[in-house]
Amino acid sequence: MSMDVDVIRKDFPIFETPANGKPLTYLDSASSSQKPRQVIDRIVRFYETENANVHRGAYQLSEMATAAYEGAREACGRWIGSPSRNIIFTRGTTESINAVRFTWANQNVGAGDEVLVTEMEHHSNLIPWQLLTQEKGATLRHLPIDDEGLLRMDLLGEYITERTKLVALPLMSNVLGTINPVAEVAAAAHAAGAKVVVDAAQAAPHIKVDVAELDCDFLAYSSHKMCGPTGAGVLYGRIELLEEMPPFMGGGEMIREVWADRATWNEVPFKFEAGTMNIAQAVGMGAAVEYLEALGEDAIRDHEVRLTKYAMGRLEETGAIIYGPKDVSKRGGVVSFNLDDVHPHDLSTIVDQHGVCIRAGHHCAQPLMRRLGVPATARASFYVYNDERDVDVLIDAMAEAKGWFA
Ligand code: 7TS
Repeated sequence: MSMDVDVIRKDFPIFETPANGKPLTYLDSASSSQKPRQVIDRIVRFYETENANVHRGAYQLSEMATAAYEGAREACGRWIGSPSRNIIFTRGTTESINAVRFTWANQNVGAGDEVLVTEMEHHSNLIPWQLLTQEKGATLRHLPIDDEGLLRMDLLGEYITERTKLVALPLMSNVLGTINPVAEVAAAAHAAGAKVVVDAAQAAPHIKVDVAELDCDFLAYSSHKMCGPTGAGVLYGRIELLEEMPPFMGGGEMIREVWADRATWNEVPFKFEAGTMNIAQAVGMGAAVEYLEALGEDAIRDHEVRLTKYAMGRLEETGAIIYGPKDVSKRGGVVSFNLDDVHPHDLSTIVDQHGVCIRAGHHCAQPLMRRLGVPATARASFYVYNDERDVDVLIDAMAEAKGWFA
């Protein structure tokens, strides 16, 4: 299977507008992807023809809005191999992880317990666990990575102990690109009686994610990195856990019956969706899933493997230092690098003059930057609308940066 990037690009209106007077070369999809017309139009159609609050009105328009919202839940579940009942809508990965912190983890992690994360965490899967362990008098541990950016699986037995209550890790790193052996980690965690939270913010847009294969307890992902709008995301949870967990927030719609001094809760997943949700954004996220399904998960992955390989080869020619696994089968479509003594921020500013968007900085992973021994990196990340020509534009623009700083 292959993808016709010229055809796909026509779906994305953003490419019609020049960047700094040049054709846009967008290489920052790991931060946030661009949106196809199919998703934008779906959101417009919702507001123009279906808009009402959901699960409330006994009138046809509200039923249409509810059907659109619940249809999106089906799609978001399908995307990760889950029934829709296990799918809680949130604002995104960060909120999903914090929801686990304030519900399951708040009830089940206590003094003397341990939470295990990795050395490659995005701050969104680190800070919530720092706050939790500090509050509870628990210990936060970090599974090390090796020099290639792979998890030290040989140390797993030392890091998962009978005190470990929770293991939280990314399926794919936003800096190294590393795809982690989550199922193997989950098996070890479960053998020790611990639960597993998977940060799939980078994985869900790019590689096949199946909660049954991963055998995880919770999984979080965001709409805006996978062609959907901002303000939407998913928390998947194992049904037994969702049933026993307390609500995340209190308010309208998450209740069954309310008295002056107490209340009972709505069924899962509505128990976790307090107040009026980001309805149009959820509908847009569902449309994004359908867009990606039509392209095909395997085709997306094959395309990105090919492009990542090409980018790594061309970046090597420039003398750049590339971080993360050498073997492209172990990584997704993000390539972090440093070019000589050029600061990544300078590099990003220079290539921007050529219409090229790359990210520079610590990528919300400061402990990982320390582990790599650098203050920052530049990062190019790919998606369905990129091809080899985008990499070539970046490399040509980098040549100028090299000239300037020589
Ligand atoms: N986890 C990982 C692995 C991420 O890459 C990100 C965002 C998040 C969590 C947070 O997702 P959010 O949708 O809740 O913001 N990563 C990036 C990035 O690499 N550059 O900008 C945002």
